[in-house]
Amino acid sequence: MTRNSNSAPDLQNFVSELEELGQLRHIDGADWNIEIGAITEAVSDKEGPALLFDNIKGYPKGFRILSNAFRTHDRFGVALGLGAGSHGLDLLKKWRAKSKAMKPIAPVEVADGPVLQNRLDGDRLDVLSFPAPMWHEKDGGRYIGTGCSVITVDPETGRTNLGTYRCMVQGRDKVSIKMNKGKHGRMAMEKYHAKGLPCPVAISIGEDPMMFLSSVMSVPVDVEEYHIAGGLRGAPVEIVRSPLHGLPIPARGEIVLEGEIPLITPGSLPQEGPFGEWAGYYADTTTGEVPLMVVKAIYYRDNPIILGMPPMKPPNHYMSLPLGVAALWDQLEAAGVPGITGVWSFVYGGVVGPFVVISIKQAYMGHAKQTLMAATGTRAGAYGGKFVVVVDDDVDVTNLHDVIWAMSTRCDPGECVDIVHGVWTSPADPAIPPHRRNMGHGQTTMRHGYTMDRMLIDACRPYSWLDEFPEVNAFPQEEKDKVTKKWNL
Ligand SMILES: Cc1cc2nc3c(=O)[nH]c(=O)nc-3n(C[C@H](O)[C@H](O)[C@H](O)COP(=O)(O)O)c2cc1C
Ligand SMILES: [Mn+2]
Repeated sequence: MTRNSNSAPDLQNFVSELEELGQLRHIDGADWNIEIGAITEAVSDKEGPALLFDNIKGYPKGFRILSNAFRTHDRFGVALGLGAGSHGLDLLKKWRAKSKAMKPIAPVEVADGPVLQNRLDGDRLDVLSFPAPMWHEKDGGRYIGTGCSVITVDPETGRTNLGTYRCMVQGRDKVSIKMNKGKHGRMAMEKYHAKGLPCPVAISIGEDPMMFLSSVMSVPVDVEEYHIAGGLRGAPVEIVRSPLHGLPIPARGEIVLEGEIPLITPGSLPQEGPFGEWAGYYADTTTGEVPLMVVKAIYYRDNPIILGMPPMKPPNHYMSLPLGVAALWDQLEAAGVPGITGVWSFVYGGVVGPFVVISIKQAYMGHAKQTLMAATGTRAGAYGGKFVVVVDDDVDVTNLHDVIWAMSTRCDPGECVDIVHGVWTSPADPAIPPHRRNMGHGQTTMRHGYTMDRMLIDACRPYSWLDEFPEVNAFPQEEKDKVTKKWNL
């Protein structure tokens, strides 16, 4: 353990842990304008270290940005509280076990915290006092919020929600918050607005990794993410009340913006995006959909760190593990699919994404097809899906070469492939054609929603002649280990 025993977990402690692991590189003097984004991507390409930018051009020393924090399994393992050293499916299984065993722990309110060390308001308020990066060349603006956590309280239930929604600087005291429809933060906002009231909101920009991860996780609306963060840590998150609206903000947070989302009137919403997104494209330029926050005060601790999580073109990912597959795996089991030995995906954001691979120990005729259909129908597998591949349990789902070998050798396309039309999906799919994005004739709401077809690929050995299928000609690992040892290979 590298944490001081008297200090609770926070982003600065996480940075110290990365440093001690030898997984942190300091970069001095880079420019917030594209350069930090380019450096982040170039280092991510090589699965290099986490990056801590300081002395950022035009900004005082100490106003820092951390990027590539969760790019490798070792660092993500540390963030998940599982330690370094577990990789691939092993890390995913440990994470599933940990989240299943987790018991939520409510946050504790404390009187004061480092986040209140400094305050900007009135004439001194400017969100660009912090080095919000222009992450990609063609982004529509500077994004202060990527690894952020948007804090709202439901006016009816009093429950606090944390959600990670990208936040673009729209002016000295204005930030847009891209809470998509149906997201819990947006639902809270809509309830305030329905009462004719502005929605109080706080944005945490830089927080303990567990708080960030909880705010990314898809948990039901009646579950509070602060409780999940506490449960995963095994200790409550310390919160302080925000001075203006009494919102629960992280006492050990880095930077918190506090303010309100005023009532939405026609023409009052800004242009948001484009933004280089996780699918590898500039996506989602929207005008009139993304709520605008008026920032009234900014709190920050001394030498604050922005947690930067810019999406990048795959195979770069801001999280080394496709966390969404943990939910898909749970939902497949809940749907009664037996014998699942692995679930993985390759092009992903917070959601599972369009290329999912599942391995099973085949037990009966139709088992593989059942797996494919269940995966397409579950909540976690449906949204944003496209290709679903099922393979036998001797195939490593985390290894694309192995998956493609199985598809190439065990599959007769006419027999193994089914296409299902018109399944629920996310607007983030770049392949949705323009005419299916436009408003329909007579349509008064902004959009009705989006669908995408599915390709279900059964790349298992055909069950009907399993016994006759040729044997694989690779040596068992134990045999290879034996000769490696004997011959010092
Ligand atoms: C780095 C990152 C950025 C994200 N950006 C957005 C976003 O801009 N809008 C959005 O609706 N969801 C975004 N998400 C996904 C949400 O954080 C996720 O759906 C979360 O569960 C939402 O919380 P909620 O269920 O309480 O609404 C992002 C996830 C990550 C990891
Ligand atoms: Mn929520």
